[in-house]
Parts: sequence; C-alpha cells; structure tokens
Amino acid sequence: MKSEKILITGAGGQLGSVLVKALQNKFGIDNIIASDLYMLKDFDGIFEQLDASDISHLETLVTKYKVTQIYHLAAILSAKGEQNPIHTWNVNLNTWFNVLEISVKHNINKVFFPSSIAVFGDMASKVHTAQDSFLNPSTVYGMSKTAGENWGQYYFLKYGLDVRSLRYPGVIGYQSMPGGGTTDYAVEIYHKAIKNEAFECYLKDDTSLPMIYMDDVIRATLELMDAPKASIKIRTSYNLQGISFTPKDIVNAIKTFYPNFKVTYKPDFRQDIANNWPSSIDDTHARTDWGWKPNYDLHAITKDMLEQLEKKYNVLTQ
Ligand code: NAD
Ligand code: AKB
Repeated sequence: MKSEKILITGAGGQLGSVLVKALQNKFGIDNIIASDLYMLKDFDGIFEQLDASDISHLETLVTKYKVTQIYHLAAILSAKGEQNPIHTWNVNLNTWFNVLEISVKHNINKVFFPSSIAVFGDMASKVHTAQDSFLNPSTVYGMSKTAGENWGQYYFLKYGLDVRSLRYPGVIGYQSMPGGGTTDYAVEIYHKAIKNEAFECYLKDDTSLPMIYMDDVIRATLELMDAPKASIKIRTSYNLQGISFTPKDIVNAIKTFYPNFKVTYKPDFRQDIANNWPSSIDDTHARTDWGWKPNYDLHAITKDMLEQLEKKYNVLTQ
C-alpha cells in the first residue's frame, strides 16, 4: 500500500492538536506534517509554520513533503468571527481556495473540510435538522462554511477532487481549549468545576445545542476519510450528530460528581448565534452511507472529562 503524507492546516487548534496525534498513530509520525499560523510549543513530530492564505508557501510544503492528503482545519470560528466579519470571510474562504487549487494541481488523493452546524439558520427546523434543510446562516462563519461546502462539491464535480466533509457539532474535549466558538462554554464549564470555581454561562440555561465528544469526532473524521469513495454520496458536507443538551443538563451532570458546583447565567451576543442553530441534527445519511454511530452520551462525556481534567490539573499543581 502506498504510504500517505498528510498535511494539516490549523493543527494547533482545539481539534487539530488532537487529530494530529490520531493521524500520527495511524500513519506514522514521519508521515504527518502539522502546520499552523503560529509556532507550536513542545510539538512532537514534523511542524511547519504556515499561513494558509499564502498559496506559494502552501505549494512549497506540498512539494517538499510529497503530500497526498490535506486536512484543512484553519478557520476563524463563530463568536470570534463576528468581531471582524470581512477578515473572517477572507481567511476562511481564501485559505480553502488555496487548498483546493493546490490539491488539483498536485493530484492530492483526498481532502478533508470541516463544516459546522453553523450552516443552518432560522429557516431550518430546529429539531433533527435534515441534511438538505434550507441554509440561511446568521454568522459570517456559517456563511463561510456554507460557501466552503459548495466549493468542495464544485471541485469534486468539476475536477474529480475527492473532497470529504462533516458538519461538526460543538466539540468537547479535555485535551485542548476551544478557539472562539459559541459552543465553547461546554468545555470551559468542566475546567471551572475541577478548579472549584463558579461558572458564568453566556447562554441561557435551556439552550439546547448539538455537541460531540472529542473521541467521537476524531473517529468520525477518520471513518469518513477511510470510507470507500463510492460510499460517499454527499459531497457538500454530512450532518453529524453526537448528543444534544442544554447548559442546565450539563450542570446537573457535573453536580452528580461535584454537588457544590455553582453556575450563574448572563447571556451575551452568543445567545443570538445559538438561537439560530439547530438543537439536534438528523445524521441518517452518515449512518447509512459510511456507518456512523456516536459512543458518548452526556454522562460518559462528563465522567471522562472530569477524570481526565483531574489528572491534568493534579499534574500541573504538583
Ligand atoms: P481553533 O480556533 O481551535 O483552531 C483553528 C486554528 O487555525 C488555530 O490554531 C489558528 O491559529 C489556525 N489558523 C487561523 N488562521 C489561519 C491561517 N490563515 N493559516 C493557518 N492557520 C490558521 O478551531 P478548531 O476548534 O480546532 O476547529 C478546527 C476546524 O473545525 C475549523 O475549521 C472549525 O470551523 C471546524 N469546527 C470546529 C468545531 C468545534 O467545536 N471545535 C465545530 C465545528 C467545526
Ligand atoms: C462554534 O461554536 O463556532 C463551533 C462550531 C459549532 O462550529 N464550535
């Protein structure tokens, strides 16, 4: 079997830092080229500092390492993106155009593009939102993901580029901190609980959103990328559901381990973003086409998050 050489953009982020390790384990540390706008401290493996907006630098790396697959994670997320909408649009789309163009030019085998539940807006039904719902995103981030999905499909149809994509829910993991999204509270809250600190939640207690545990989202990504080409029927982006819950649900789950945990609610602009997103996703196509099934429910997420963070903070304070 021909060995793969995989380039990851945005590898220093919440997802990238975990995905890189999973890919290193699967393909071998010397076959994974992690890259990010910023230098990564104490990185184990091959790392290149890359602004993915710089197409000639991207091409140099693809040539230098004889890259065969690209995972394009670099992006500005929903909440941060609203601070500078035009910049967010430019970064999210121009980096993606660069990856698509270089991939066609250098016969890249497979490309991964992470989309988001942010593609949906108030014209999609909120519960079990269907794959083919109307897309009217309310954020520039959601607009960039909607356009990005369609550009991926365009390159597949026009050039035969094997672009695969998932509409990720909010990702929860102990390994890394989130980078400016609307779902970030669902990670931050566990860190507060472990430190015995009160948490001020920027969403109302009854705001239900689709979420997914890191182990599940990494597995979904690898399973999608491993699936036979013929089984990938959706070339925009697959709906992906993990589990849906509200801040009140997560607080109750944490309280079964930390009964004295205190939370107050102070909704801010992120509430308006969340109000336009689905509360749950219909991922029938992912289940049917390539066998997707999540493993983690809220109790399992909470148990693992608290156990892993306890270990992490104990190590830090020793
Ligand atoms: P993150 O914000 O934690 O990380 C993004 C990384 O991209 C950062 O390390 C940043 O330095 C890098 N970056 C930004 N601009 C860049 C540029 N011009 N060139 C190179 N690197 C650049 O994001 P994440 O949570 O790790 O998300 C990764 C991908 O998954 C993104 O495309 C995001 O939209 C998508 N996604 C994430 C979630 C989630 O909950 N984490 C949910 C849905 C979709
Ligand atoms: C965000 O909140 O922006 C991300 C996402 C769901 O795309 N976590």
